[in-house]
Amino acid sequence: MTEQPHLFGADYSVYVRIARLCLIEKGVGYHLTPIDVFAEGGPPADYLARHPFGRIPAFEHGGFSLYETGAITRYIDETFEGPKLQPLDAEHRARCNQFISIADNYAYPQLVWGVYAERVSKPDRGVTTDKEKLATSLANARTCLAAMSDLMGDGPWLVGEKLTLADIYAAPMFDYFLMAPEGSELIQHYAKLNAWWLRMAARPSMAATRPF
Ligand SMILES: N[C@@H](CCC(=O)N[C@@H](CS)C(=O)NCC(=O)O)C(=O)O
Repeated sequence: MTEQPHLFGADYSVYVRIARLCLIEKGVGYHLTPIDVFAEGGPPADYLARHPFGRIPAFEHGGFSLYETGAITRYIDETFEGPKLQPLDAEHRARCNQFISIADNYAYPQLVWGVYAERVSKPDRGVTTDKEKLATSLANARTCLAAMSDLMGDGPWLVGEKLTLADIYAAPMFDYFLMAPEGSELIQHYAKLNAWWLRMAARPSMAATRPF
């Protein structure tokens, strides 16, 4: 039996959750070592040896160390038994990678930092919302949802008939975004995406990793 991998990070983190969802959906047991990047003074100094950019997650498996969630999740998918989370044919694989890139570059900054952080997290902490940033992020979030909805086919998942890394990437970002009333209102305009979200949110892996 292969050695269980180690993941380093916090349960509130979107990217740590992506890696955990990937492990759970593959059926891989893992150890999670808590690292709080937002702790006063930052993460423990020795964590920078694992991740020189001071982000979470970091990963280790049998002496092989890795950081960057895209590399970690693809490694997990390709190393362990279990359902394949990346399509095998070139078109679907490219579409899956396109969704991942959209999640990294547009959804994460706009849906999570622009909408969730400004609309939900800041007020909860008694911090004033940057209204201009929120308005811009909501407009960008609309572009994001429209693009994702346009790219979806007619299958149940973002890329066709099977759950892929595309779904695993997008879901934790949507979970935060939909906590904002404007987010849960906006998704109603995209029927396919809304149905996808309800399907995704019902998976046991999502319940097992929900941070709130
Ligand atoms: N490109 C990194 C992004 C990871 C990332 O941004 N993680 C967030 C938590 S969700 C983080 O560590 N933030 C700390 C910071 O921004 O200082 C990856 O794919 O792993």
